[in-house]
Amino acid sequence: MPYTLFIGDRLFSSWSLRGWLMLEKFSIPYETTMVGLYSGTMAQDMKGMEPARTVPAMKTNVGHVLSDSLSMAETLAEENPDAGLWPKDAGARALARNLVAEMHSSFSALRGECPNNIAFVWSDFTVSDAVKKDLARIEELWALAHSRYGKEGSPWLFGEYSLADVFYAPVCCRMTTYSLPQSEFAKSYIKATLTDPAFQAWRKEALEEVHDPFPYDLAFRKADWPY
Ligand SMILES: N[C@@H](CCC(=O)N[C@@H](CS)C(=O)NCC(=O)O)C(=O)O
Repeated sequence: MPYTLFIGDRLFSSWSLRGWLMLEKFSIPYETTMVGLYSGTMAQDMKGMEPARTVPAMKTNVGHVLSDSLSMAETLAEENPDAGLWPKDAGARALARNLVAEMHSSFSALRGECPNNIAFVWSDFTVSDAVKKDLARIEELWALAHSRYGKEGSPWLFGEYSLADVFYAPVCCRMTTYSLPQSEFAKSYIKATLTDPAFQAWRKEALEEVHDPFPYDLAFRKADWPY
């Protein structure tokens, strides 16, 4: 029996995107249950999934519940050792774990000031110094990973696609949605992430969601999503 994945509204739930990518991108069989994150049915939809109270959450084939993206990632890597979730090389794996952990615990300005929304772009968003600081650190981490472990011809941080790319995919979304400053490397990494067929499939389904009123409707100029 495959894993059961619980996710929220695809347009907005950045953590759900991470949970979904860590199964989808590594060809691990799963079934999806949608949770009404914005419609208010979340608690009811997640009945029996204690201790989970946020999405993503996952149930394994023997009924173990993982209630956080990081615990899901570690469990999936442990139970699917040949799927390639972490880089094979020990040094690369250590750095990838650092990138994932830092994403999971940090960047509160970027997360707080730029709520995830993959419907369209805000073209004249005002970027605060705190967000610029988060971006500088993210770019530093990406450059370090790519310079040490990236592979010629591959856009991914550690050569092969890994959990590090999973955890930074929603950052690529935010940097696009809010037209945030991007280095040349960031531009090509973001393009690879957002034109990847898995992300495109996620966004296609997201665009079918109806939200009225639309959350996070800000007073900036709207532009089309570029990819
Ligand atoms: N630390 C959690 C964060 C998950 C999270 O905050 N998910 C949001 C949706 S993107 C959520 O479920 N929010 C509902 C709530 O906090 O009640 C993880 O890594 O999975």
